[in-house]
Amino acid sequence: MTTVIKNGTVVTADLSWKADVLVDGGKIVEIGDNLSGDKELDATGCYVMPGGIDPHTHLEMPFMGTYSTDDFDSGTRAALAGGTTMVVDFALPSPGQGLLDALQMWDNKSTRAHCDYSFHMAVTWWGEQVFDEMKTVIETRGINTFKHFMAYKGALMVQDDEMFASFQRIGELGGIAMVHAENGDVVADLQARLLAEGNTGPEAHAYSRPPQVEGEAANRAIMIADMAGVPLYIVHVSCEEAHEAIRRALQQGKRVWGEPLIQHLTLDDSEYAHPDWDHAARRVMSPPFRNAKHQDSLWAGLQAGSLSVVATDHCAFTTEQKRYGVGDFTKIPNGTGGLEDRMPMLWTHGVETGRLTKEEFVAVTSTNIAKVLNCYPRKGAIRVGSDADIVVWDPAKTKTIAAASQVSAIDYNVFEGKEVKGLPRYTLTRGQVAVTDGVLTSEEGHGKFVEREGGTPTNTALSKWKDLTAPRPVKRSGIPASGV
Ligand code: DUC
Ligand code: ZN
Ligand code: ZN
Ligand code: ZN
Repeated sequence: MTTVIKNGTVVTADLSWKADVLVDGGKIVEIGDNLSGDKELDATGCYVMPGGIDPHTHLEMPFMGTYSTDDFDSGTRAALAGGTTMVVDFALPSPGQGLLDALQMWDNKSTRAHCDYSFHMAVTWWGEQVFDEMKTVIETRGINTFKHFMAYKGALMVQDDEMFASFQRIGELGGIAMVHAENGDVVADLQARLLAEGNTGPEAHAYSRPPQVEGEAANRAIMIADMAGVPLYIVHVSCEEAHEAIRRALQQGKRVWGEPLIQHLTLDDSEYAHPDWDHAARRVMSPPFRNAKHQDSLWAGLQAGSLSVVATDHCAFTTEQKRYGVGDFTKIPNGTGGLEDRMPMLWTHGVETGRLTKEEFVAVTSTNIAKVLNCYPRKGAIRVGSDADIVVWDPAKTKTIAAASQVSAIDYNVFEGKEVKGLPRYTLTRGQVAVTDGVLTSEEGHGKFVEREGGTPTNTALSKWKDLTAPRPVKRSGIPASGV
């Protein structure tokens, strides 16, 4: 059965034009005028865009003594409701656990997905097993992105020597290193100091993670990546200090990508000053929300191209879970939701305000990340032969974001009360209509793992230090000729 999307304007990362789009067997088979199909979707007044790709989610993740509440079922339904048709989750080995073992756990959980998905692999410890299994992960599953936590001391954090060893291995295998950039030692020290001073509330979370801890770690990761000869992707860039490090690296010819989150772009640190404990705790995530100066920097980065992808880090905990941290802010599970709201919030605050063109919107919500992940143009494109992951976007449709009407399984929404203009009329996942005007008809298990090409075409020309192992011009040994 064929489906035709009629009378819309196709919007890609570089071009917009009026055309119908014909879908068959889950793929785009024709783009042109006056097309017909068995089933017709009316896109009059709408933009026909590649479905969003959220490159950063944590669905049903074991973390801080609990599990994030949105799983591959509710999480991918929330994604589709908001026009996102692919998510990339982090397979997270516990320290000492093998990569393949962790991957198996994520394979088991993800069978419930309603939209397509892929994984990044987290490196939470270093040893021969990790070294060996990295190759298998790339070669058998096409997972070429490996994330390192520079924070969460005593849990997920890796040391610099581990990171350097891991980065070199990833470089050798043609992959991409990723980091959560925060100096975990400094955070741990600040946390202890704040608690000792009686600062136990959620606002202290933000005090314990100032922009400097992020800027320092981003700079360090960039330098270590440079010495290891590996491209680097920095997740949830929230501040000017980290952004500045990325800009400098890019101008030096280093291959670095920066990923801001929709939360950091649109919510600021005044949220932590709210008199209600629950309100503030629900917004505890790492890095924390920042002030307007940092937000302006992130928006400027999207416009300038020094930041290339907007994600969510969707890691949703209920109010009850957040209350594990009553009396000790360091025990509040870190994370916020956003999967359902990323596209409408970015459209409203980016395109509607004139900060981004609609083509730039497509680039930062879909196309750019598909390229980084090596799954473009299968994903992230409206092209003949691409997967029919499509959002028919109605720029006139409005709503007020409310937990009461959300798909996510948690009991609040950090964007509660925000008006958005621009929402999906239809969301298609590999040709299947999953959303029609806010009504979900998606199917559990429809989502499939997206294998990616191992290696990356961009893994070249980055490092002045490529010859770290080359012969040195001078090798002196022994003692001075004149004696000691
Ligand atoms: N930050 C969060 O807020 N939650 C999940 C992990 C992370 O790095
Ligand atoms: Zn993180
Ligand atoms: Zn994360
Ligand atoms: Zn379901």
